Amino acid sequence: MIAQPLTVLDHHYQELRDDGEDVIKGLTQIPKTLSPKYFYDDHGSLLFEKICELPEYYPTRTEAWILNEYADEIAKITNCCELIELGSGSSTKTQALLTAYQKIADSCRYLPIDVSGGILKTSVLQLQKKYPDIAIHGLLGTYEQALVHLESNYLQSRMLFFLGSSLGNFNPEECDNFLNQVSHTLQPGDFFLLGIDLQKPKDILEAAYNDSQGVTAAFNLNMLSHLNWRFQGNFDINLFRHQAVYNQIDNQIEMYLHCQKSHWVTLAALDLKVFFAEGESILTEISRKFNLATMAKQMESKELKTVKTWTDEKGWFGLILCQV
Ligand code: AVJ
Repeated sequence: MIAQPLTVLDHHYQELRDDGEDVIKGLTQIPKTLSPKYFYDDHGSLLFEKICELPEYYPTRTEAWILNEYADEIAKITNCCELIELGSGSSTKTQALLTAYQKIADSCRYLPIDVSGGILKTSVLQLQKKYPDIAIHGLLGTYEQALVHLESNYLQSRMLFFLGSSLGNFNPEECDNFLNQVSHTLQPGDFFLLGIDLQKPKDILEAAYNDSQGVTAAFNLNMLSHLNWRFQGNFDINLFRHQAVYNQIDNQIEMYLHCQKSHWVTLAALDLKVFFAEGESILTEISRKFNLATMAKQMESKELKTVKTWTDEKGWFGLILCQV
C-alpha cells in the first residue's frame, strides 16, 4: 500500500494556480471568456459528478457502456503495465479498465491526474482498497504539468488515456497542440486511448446541456462563486443566467453566462474591476462534437496510428485506441 497517495506536480501549485492572468485576459476582452478549468473547484467537481448521472446527459453513460463492453479487449491488445489518465475526476468509468488489467497483468500501475485535489484523493483512497494488486498514485496538476512530468519519469509500456470527451474543451488550435504534446511525450509502442463525443441532432445535444433539474446551470454559475473565493470577487450569481446552445457551423456546444442587468464586478485579488452590460455574455465553455473517422485521421497525422475504434449502437460516443 502506498503511504502517500498524491504527488503535487508543482510545488508552487497553489500560488501558480492563483495567478489569475487568464481571468484578467478573459474578462477584459470582447466577447468575455473564462477557462472551463475554473468549473472544477471541489464543489464544481461534485456538480459535474451529478451531471454525469442526469437522464439527459448521455456522454458518461454511453462511454461507460463502451468501456464495460470492450475493456477486456483493450487490455488484451495493449497489455501494458502503466495506465495514466488525464483529468481522471472520480475515476468511476476507469474501473472497467482497472478490472480488466487486473485480470491479465501481474504488475500494473495506475496514475490518475487531476486539478481537483479533493476528488482525486478520495478516489485514490477508494481505488487502493478496491484494487490491492494495482499500484495507484495520484498526480495533482494540469494536463501541461502532467505531460512534462511523464516525459521525465518514463517507466515502461504505457497507455495514456483521456476520456469523457474532455478534448472537446479545446478549440482546433489547442487540440492540435495537445495531440502534438501527447505524441511527443509517449514512446514508440505506447498507446493512447481517447474518448470523444460524436455529432448528433441538435435537440439531443441541447437537452444534455440544459437539463431539467438545473444541475448544469448550477455548475456553470458555480464558476463565478469559485472566482469569488479564489480572487476575492463580488460576482452576484443572481445577475447571470445559464445558457447553452449548439453551434452547427463549428459543431460545438457553447455555454454562456448571460448578464441580466448592467453592473460592475470587482476581483480584489486581481486588482480588477469589470463592467458587465445587460445582455452581455461570458463564454465559459465550448464542448466540440467530433466525427470518429476525421479524428482518427487527425491523430494519424501526429504519428498516433489507429489500432481500433469502438462506438455504441447509436454511434453517439466513440473511443479511439492508437499507438505511437
Ligand atoms: C467534461 C468537458 C467533457 O463538455 O460535456 C458537462 C463538461 N459541461 N456539462 C462536456 C460539461 C457541461 C463536459 N466535459
